Amino acid sequence: MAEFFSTVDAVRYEGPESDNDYAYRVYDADRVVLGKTMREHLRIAVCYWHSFSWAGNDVFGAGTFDRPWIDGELAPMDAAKVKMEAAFEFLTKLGVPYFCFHDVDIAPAGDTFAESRRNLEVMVAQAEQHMAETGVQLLWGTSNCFSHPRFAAGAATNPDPEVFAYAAAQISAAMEMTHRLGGANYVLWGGREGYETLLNTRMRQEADQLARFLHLVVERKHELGFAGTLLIEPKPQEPTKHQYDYDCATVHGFLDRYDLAEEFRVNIECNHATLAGHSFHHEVAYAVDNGIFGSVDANRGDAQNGWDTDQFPNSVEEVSLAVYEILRGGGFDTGGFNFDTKLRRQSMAREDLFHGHIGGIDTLAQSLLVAAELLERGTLESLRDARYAGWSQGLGAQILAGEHSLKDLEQQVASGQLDPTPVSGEQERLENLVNRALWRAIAAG
Ligand code: XLS
Ligand code: NI
Ligand code: NI
Repeated sequence: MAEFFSTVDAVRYEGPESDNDYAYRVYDADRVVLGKTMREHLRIAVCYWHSFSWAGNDVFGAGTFDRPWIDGELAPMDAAKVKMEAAFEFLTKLGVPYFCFHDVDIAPAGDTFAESRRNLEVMVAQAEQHMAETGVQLLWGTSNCFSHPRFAAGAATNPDPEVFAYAAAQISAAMEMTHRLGGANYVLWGGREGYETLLNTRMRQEADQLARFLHLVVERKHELGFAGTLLIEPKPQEPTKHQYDYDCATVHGFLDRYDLAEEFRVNIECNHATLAGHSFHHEVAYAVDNGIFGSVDANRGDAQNGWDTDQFPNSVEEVSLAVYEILRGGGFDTGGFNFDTKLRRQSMAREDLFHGHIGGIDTLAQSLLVAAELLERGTLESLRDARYAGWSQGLGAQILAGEHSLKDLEQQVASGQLDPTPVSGEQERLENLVNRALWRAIAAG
């Protein structure tokens, strides 16, 4: 096929002084930072759905993007093939190592499940070829169990067990295809697993169903011999009024309650974190500290909007603190940064897809440099160590070891033996230290 993105050549690192819009200023894939290349640290993926399957439509208007495989002129399977060629052309020109997809992004739905599955198999074979030719790999696969009307009341949490079974069929097939393509992870975002109104909803019943479903997913993983990680993607609301996988802590509690915590980790999306009233930094730190950190859907929200705008990340300040926590936890294992990002509806030129990703990738690379600086200098860790020093010896260590009862502590305080002095939390000083690391990393380039 003729090139689709014919005005753009391969995007390369040209350094901070470059005035080429189609070049990286910071992301230098082979540059070594803290013992690993930027490519290995960031493990960047492009998402198929927003970048290639979405036409730019919103609830008020039609698609605006130039994506000829969506306009219905081509037969569905031909359109899927043309779309895949354009996708791999983009991935190769951008020079990223991974992509991510839903079943319906790469293969059109048929009239029956069997036909949909056949379509998927054909397109997976095509993907295998493209991957072999380009070296691009699969960060994760997933299944869309939220767009079709049958899933209006949820998939695993649907009041109708037949819908549960249909979702099981879809996910069984999508896991098999992800495994076939050597995917590093399999993601479950609970699209409509939540409720619109409690007037018709049994929350506990739906939670039990979801847990049963996830146990089936685990069984299927082992049956397939899939070595990747199972990931759950938290989100607090949208499309349902209340989503069950609200945030990392909610998902963690759910996994613990249903004996699933060994088998799942989280895929944290920045914009979902902020919708839940948390910072991205908070969600990553929670997951790292609790051993459930898996992967990231890189994007950002809009501070004035209360929905999931999925914009390209462009704040080094926001991203570097999260990257710091990721590095502190040892970095990505099977996960990576997937650009779950949407262009604005007016960004209708083919080149806009490059501008969005190039800016986002440089933002991640710059954030990596800031985070590495903070970690190497031990700026935050040494101050945190000092702040909690009381817990590693004497009274603190004894309390944690269970050596004091409440009554016992009451007596020590009552006798005047213990008399704590308030100390400064030094927030402003810490904010200055972080800013200095930001400015230094930016100046060093
Ligand atoms: C939607 C989610 C979705 C998942 C994959 O809000 O972010 O894109 O990442 O189903
Ligand atoms: Ni996402
Ligand atoms: Ni989102």
